[in-house]
Amino acid sequence: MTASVPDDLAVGPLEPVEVVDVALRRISLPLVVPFRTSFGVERERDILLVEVAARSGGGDHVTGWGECVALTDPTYSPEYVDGAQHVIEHHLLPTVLVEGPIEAADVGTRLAHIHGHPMAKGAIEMAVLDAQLRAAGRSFADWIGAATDRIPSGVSVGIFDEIDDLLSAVQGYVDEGYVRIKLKIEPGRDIDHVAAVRDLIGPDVPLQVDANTAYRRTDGEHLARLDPLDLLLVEQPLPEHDVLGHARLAEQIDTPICLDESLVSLDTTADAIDLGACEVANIKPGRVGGYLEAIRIHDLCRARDVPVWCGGMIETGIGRAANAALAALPGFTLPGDISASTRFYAQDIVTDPITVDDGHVAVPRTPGLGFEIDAGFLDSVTTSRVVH
Ligand code: NPQ
Ligand code: MG
Repeated sequence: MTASVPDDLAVGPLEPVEVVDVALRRISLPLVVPFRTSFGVERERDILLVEVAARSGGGDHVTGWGECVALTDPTYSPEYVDGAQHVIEHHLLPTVLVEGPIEAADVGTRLAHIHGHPMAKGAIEMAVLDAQLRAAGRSFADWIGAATDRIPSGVSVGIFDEIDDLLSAVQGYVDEGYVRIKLKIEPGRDIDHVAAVRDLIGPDVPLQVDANTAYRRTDGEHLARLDPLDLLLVEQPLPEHDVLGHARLAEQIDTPICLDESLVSLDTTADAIDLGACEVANIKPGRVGGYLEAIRIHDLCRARDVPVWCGGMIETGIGRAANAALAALPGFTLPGDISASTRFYAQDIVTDPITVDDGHVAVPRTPGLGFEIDAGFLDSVTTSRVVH
């Protein structure tokens, strides 16, 4: 392991809770517009929620909510939602649910011998953490030491075949106040598309691109054509395991390389930084196994002077609220992919959907991760629910 990696969390103690039961709920939410990336088009989001019914030390009943960010198909990462539910039911819950009190940090410890499945593990940890925070009457933002009351909001824009369609989509988001634009790119829909958007928004609007692994090591000269467009970063141009390739690419292009899919833990992030492959880090709690590991990565990057921002997985208001709190940590120096709920969903499953005002999202400060469930609407979009 790399030296000087922080392995202690700078958060205070939180009373453990006693788990009564765990429900796995699946919901289906249509997207307001199809979202196209280099790996495909999605029209609806099939999401797994983890509901931990628990008792506090004082005997109060609380329910903690976790959102699993796995997609329908294993196209972004190896995990997918049916697989996540299977591994949770058959491998994770039987190990986690032992008698006695539990705290969020126990989830990772108890599951350390099970390889992979960070999104599945992270969803359980998230639900336990929400339950603990609710039992303690504390907000996640307060507990982690969130530094601000609002965070700048960026938007992720899907791939369009026609540049005119891309431009009208981007103009709409600029009009809504988003302070940073991220364009999804792939070979054939990259340099010209990005140049047209830069022309449209002018030199002062922060702009970045995300390839979701669509390029190869031999594409260095091609990707250098992005350099004159003054981008904040290019995200995950090469396959997730090709960390060395990203280090070599960083020598060939001026646009900073940001890793997303490659960063699956604190250790992989430390190594990627040491290799020169990660000039900026996208932190997604689900991808790294939960919010606690995400905070450790934030602390590492801050110590190494690597700018970080909070990525998104088209979460409901549950994950969106928790991300908004996380992104208020001081090392998150770039706007994240935390947009309004309405960017993706006509209606959210929380009573207080995330909104963007003057280009910013408020950091939630209510007990727990920072949301309340709209039970009626949630039930109306639920496709299954199993109690364990
Ligand atoms: C990324 N997210 O940064 C991801 C990829 C992603 C906001 O760009 C349905 C279809 C859900 C595509 C969730 C953003 C998705 C999706 C995440 C892509 O790489
Ligand atoms: Mg990405």
